Amino acid sequence: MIGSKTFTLFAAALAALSSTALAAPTRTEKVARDYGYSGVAPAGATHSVVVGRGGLRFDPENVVAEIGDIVEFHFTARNHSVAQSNFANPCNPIGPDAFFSGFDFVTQYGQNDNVFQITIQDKSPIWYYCAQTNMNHCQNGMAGVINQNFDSNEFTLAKYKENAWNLGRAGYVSTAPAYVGGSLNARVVPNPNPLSGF
Ligand SMILES: *[C@@H]1O[C@H](CO)[C@@H](O)[C@H](O)[C@H]1NC(C)=O
Ligand SMILES: [Cu+2]
Repeated sequence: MIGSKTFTLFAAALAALSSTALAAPTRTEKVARDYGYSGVAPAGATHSVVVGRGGLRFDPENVVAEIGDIVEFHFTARNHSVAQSNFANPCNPIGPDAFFSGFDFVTQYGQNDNVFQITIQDKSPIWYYCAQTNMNHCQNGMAGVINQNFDSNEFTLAKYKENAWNLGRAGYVSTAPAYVGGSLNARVVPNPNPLSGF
């Protein structure tokens, strides 16, 4: 017969095992694993996105940010931009208030002296793209999202890129917003975090 003390020890060991090795990943961990986003940080945090690292790409291209956080775009080589769109119309400005960095970040080496910042005001998804028409950056996958709805299989960044690619195949040339600045308190500022994101 198994003594009650032995049983208690066994149960404790089992509990310890299940709370460590066998614990299911949290939602945050799953999203981080599957999407490689920048991480959930305290409100007021700054999330750096490197523009053009690894080609026609934003890195990371999938960010989860809280209200009050800043998303800060650092520009590496070539001639890129950041422009706000919506899911339904990839490679197009969301409207006259679309945030837009402009094209004044051309960089040969390292990163530009200025960054482009926006401040998150609510938790709805924010879609953006590079409006460079020379080589159709958006149609070729240069797009990103902040606060994608991870419960949806439809409104994903992969789907946005697929729609953008199809536009390119149909000969569509993307458009840029008319004005630099725009919604979410968008602004160009001297780079306050030269090492962030690198
Ligand atoms: C950067 O790209 C924009 C948009 O295509 C263009 O108007 C601008 O002249 C380019 N700048 C340089 C320095 O090539
Ligand atoms: Cu670009």
